[in-house]
Amino acid sequence: MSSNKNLNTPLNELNQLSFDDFKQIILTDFRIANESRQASLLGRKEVLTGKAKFGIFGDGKELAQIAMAKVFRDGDFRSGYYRDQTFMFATGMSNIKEFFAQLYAMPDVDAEPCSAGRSMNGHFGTRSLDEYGNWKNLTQMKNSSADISPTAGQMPRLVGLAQASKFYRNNKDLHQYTNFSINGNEVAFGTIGNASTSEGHFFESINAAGVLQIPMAISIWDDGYGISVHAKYQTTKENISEILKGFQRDEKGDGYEIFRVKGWDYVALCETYEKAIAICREQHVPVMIHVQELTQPQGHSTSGSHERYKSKERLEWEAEYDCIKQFREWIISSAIATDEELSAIETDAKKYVRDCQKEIWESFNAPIKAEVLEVTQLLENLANESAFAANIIELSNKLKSTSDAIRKDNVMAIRKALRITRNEDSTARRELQIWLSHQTEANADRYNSYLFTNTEHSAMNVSEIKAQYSEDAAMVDGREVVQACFDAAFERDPRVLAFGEDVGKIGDVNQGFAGLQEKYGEIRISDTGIREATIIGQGIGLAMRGLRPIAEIQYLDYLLYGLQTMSDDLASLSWRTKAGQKAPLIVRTRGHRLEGIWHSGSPIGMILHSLRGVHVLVPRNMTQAAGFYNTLLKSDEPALVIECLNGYRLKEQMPDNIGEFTVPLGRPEILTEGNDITIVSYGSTLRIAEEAIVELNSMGISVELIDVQSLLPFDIHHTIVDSLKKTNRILFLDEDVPGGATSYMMQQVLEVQNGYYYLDAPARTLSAKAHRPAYGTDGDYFSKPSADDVVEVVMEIVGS
Ligand SMILES: Cc1ncc(C[n+]2csc(CCOP(=O)(O)OP(=O)(O)O)c2C)c(N)n1
Ligand SMILES: [Mg+2]
Repeated sequence: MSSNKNLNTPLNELNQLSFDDFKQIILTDFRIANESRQASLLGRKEVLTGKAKFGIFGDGKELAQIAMAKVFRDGDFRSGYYRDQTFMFATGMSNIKEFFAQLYAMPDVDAEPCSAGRSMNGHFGTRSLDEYGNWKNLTQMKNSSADISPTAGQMPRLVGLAQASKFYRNNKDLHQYTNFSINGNEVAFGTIGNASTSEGHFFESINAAGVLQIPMAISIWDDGYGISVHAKYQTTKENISEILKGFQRDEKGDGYEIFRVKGWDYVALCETYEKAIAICREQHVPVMIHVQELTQPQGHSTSGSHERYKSKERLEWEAEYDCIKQFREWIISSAIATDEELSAIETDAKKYVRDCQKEIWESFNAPIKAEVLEVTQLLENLANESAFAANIIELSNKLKSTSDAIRKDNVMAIRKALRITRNEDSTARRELQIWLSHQTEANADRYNSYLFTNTEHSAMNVSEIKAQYSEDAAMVDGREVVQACFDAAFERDPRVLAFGEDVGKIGDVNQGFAGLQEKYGEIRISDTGIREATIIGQGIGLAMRGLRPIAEIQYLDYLLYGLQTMSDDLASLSWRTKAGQKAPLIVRTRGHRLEGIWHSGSPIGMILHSLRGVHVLVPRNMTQAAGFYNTLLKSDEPALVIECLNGYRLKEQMPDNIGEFTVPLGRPEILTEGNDITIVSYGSTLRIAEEAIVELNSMGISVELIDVQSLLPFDIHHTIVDSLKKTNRILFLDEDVPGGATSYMMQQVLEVQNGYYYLDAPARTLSAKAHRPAYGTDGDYFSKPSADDVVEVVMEIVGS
């Protein structure tokens, strides 16, 4: 690719340029637009000829993205969606070779740095972390957070990415962190399709950024459609910037600066972006750029053709207003370059893209072809030593004749051969087994690794420091223990921030942050609107820019509003980038038992099944919670901490080392020792179990009570099975739905820890009812497991 020299020259400096320099900039832009277009055209062909599985491209959106790239600087962040290939090429954050590597799902970080082959094409991202998982200097590079497919899912994170600049600018204690920000001058650029603005996440994020007044620049790529669905079914008045007019800042108050521009008008686009981003960067005012009249030359994606749903007139209009065609005509009519010069660039672009594609297809296939040769040789060796030679040779021949074989074909052939020869033993067979085990390891690295970034700062590496108590340690309300823990954390580290509904002024509804806003300022401990998705998104974006956010969800029952963002974005981040990005966010919430349908839920199964990639901790009291917070603040991994709603007023001893002691993850605690049955539980049901144990003891039944306290990770040293070896009976107890988190715990102990082997009675679960808990004390008693239930189920199990 020829150089991008002068690409980032602002338009207002263009008149100081010589004509040749000016022309060079325009022709570079024309080349980038054409290379990107050719990549889209060839990309589609690659899918339609079967070399790639699916394709979604940025054709029709090239010019606006080139204009946006001109004002994107080192330190800036993007949070966007699958149409942004031209922007990625123009900024140098990606290139044509990486584009094809992703299209072919090349499982190689060097060739495909966005996701190492894990994400489908058009899902961009840069690598914020070095090979050891440590932060790079993000202010010396251009940054893109890693894309996800759920439309508008990029919006909540965008709020946090933008808000980070505000923190860095306004808190002088953070000015030392120049790897993340230089005086908060960084803009967070968002992109979204017109139809995706219908999502709640979009509106919530727009409002949040307007309230927060942060440097967020959201571009809406408006091509009038969302797949086949016309704007008239998507957007009131078919015009998103029209209906968002009320967000425009004016004499009545702060808000946005809103721009509208046509996506085929090069000059207007360049001017608009320059103006918009200057306001955004300097004044920290959010801006919205509604780019209209964009087209889709190839339709939405490779899944279908747009001729099915666009009228002839629309298709003709799209052909005429194709942004590259318009750009070309403008260049010629402005006498900047000739038709021949532009044709030469077009020809070169086509060839360049074709060459890149061939090179990447070759490098994608070369190692696999070498593996096919190895496997066919190994199979032939096996055939020589096997009574099933004919079957093995058939497998080998089939593999040889598979055109463009993939790793799956190799591995399937070997596994089949090993099954066929399962009763034989030979050198060749052992070699085959060795080859398979090496491949299994390599494929696990390719496809299954880095659910967490696994750095030296992993929560699993934080060593335990026990809580210490003086003889006269005060008995205090539980909430005072977490408050003291947070106080110490704010004192220790200026990067620690907390926010959520009622977190600022009153210090959260249960006083965990009481007095801390007064002490550390509104910047660090703040109130938010009622908007759980963007509270989580804020946390993700801030954490991606080096801060240590504690995002509070007021009640566990309302986590559902933020769960999509936690599941799709936070939990998948390390895995989907193969450890290229991390977001060490702590989500704090409170739940389980209190009163009422939406203040006493405990949907832990839902959480466990949607948040692999996040630690899920369920401390039984505030001391354990504080210990977990101390552990997490020393680590760089995301976590959800669910405190017990009914525990804030219960008395606990205040540890002397409140800011230092740590509770390790994945280690259950035995609360009561016993011999006849093991009860495994967590959170508020532990108190129910303790109540039941008093009665059971009086009947002569001895119970071992185990507090799991860390559900993800779960009992990493397999200690629960040791209890089962002693008692031979087990009950899994919680207040989730039947078959919820109790069945997860059962699977861990019976399957993972081989607990089934030690059972003398069926393993049982005791949970709440399948419905939500009814209101009032009777409602609680008849909805959730009670001490009576525990006593009676235990009696049944032990046969009393
Ligand atoms: C939450 C969610 N719902 C549905 C989809 C399927 N889907 C993918 S793209 C798309 C249309 C998006 O249209 P628009 O936002 O206008 O972007 P465009 O593709 O037109 O650039 C849909 C419905 C999805 N990815 N995520
Ligand atoms: Mg659209």
